[in-house]
Amino acid sequence: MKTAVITGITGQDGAYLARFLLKKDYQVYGTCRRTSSVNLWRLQELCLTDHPQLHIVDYDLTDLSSAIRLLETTQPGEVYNLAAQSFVGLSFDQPVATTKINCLGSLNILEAIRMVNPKIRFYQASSSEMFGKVQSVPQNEETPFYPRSPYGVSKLFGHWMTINYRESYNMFGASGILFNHESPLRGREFVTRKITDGLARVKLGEQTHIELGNLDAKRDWGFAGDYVEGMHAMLQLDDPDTFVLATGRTERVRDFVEMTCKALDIDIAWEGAGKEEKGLDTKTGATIVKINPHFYRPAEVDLLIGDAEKAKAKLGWRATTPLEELCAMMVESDLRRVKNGNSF
Ligand code: NDP
Ligand code: GDR
Repeated sequence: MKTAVITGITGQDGAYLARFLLKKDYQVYGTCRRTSSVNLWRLQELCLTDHPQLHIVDYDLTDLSSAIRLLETTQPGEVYNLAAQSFVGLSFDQPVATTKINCLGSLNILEAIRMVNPKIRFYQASSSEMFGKVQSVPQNEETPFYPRSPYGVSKLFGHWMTINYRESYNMFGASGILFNHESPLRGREFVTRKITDGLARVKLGEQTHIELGNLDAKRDWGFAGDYVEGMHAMLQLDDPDTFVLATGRTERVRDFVEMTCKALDIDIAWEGAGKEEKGLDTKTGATIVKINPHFYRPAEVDLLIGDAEKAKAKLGWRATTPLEELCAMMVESDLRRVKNGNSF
């Protein structure tokens, strides 16, 4: 039986990856940080908490001895390093904490693999945020990096460390440069979920409006359930490599707002410009989207669109969920949660 460690199993990708690996009959050890009450809502939504092959283990990713102990006790064949301070906006307010968590987190586990068992296959969750101020369109594995946030810089560290351990110690370190991927399990601080959750509440009369920042940032949004399959495929290759996973389609934040309104049967019209812009419900005349400068970032990533041809050719992977379908899936689950009084 195969054994995998997933750091960050309580996050969006951790939950979907756990489900995928359990279906493949893996033993899965998922790490979480010790808190007074560990938040397992995503694993609960996927009905995984009582799975006999899923084990939740305490882990401090800033502590090398914790990483060594983790590998010695679980003896995995594969390690997926997903744990991170993953919110770009917060990384501007907490650059030191973000650096400590994301950089030391990846380095400690790589170093522990080198010491305990260099044959363990390692996946590093790298990000399209590393492209930042994009140097060419679309972005692929050859595109130069230009990160625009402390988060983006910290992810570049993990990416290059993975390549460095691959080249220095002949270790199996794969780096997946993943573009934005969303789902009903997305945290509510991220813009897609903020929109589907907030507008579901507007639709049901629980709140009057939502507040957003830059409506014109463009992102390549896919479904997280598709992307975890790509992570797994990277660790099944004969040789470690770097892959972009993306849909190849880009849309603005405002397009996602419009798509969500359509799924909720709301007609939205935009009025005004810049930070004075508003989104109005044309049936009621009410303002349902306002701009709040607080949600603008000190430096923005204006446009991301990925080219996943290499993943298609070498992994047989491609994104299969259209954005409209993803948006409808998120809206449906948020309507259900709001009606049931759940606030994940
Ligand atoms: P989430 O924010 O949903 O999950 C992050 C996970 O990291 C959670 O399990 C969280 O634990 C854990 N974590 C955060 N801080 C710490 C800490 N100090 N110590 C230990 N654990 C911590 O992220 P996603 O699932 O969306 O993303 C997974 C990975 O992929 C991340 O590394 C992210 O940066 C990267 N990525 C994500 C993309 C996306 O679009 N989703 C795209 C590209 C890369 P807790 O539940 O306790 O907070
Ligand atoms: P991102 O995702 O920064 O791309 O990082 P996020 O959803 O936070 O932002 C996407 C874009 O929307 C704009 N935006 C807003 N963003 C948020 N969060 N809240 C708002 O109110 C708002 N208004 C406009 C942002 O400025 C930005 O341009 C995600 C994370 O999952 C990272 O961990 C991952 O590495 C990258 O995707 C790829």
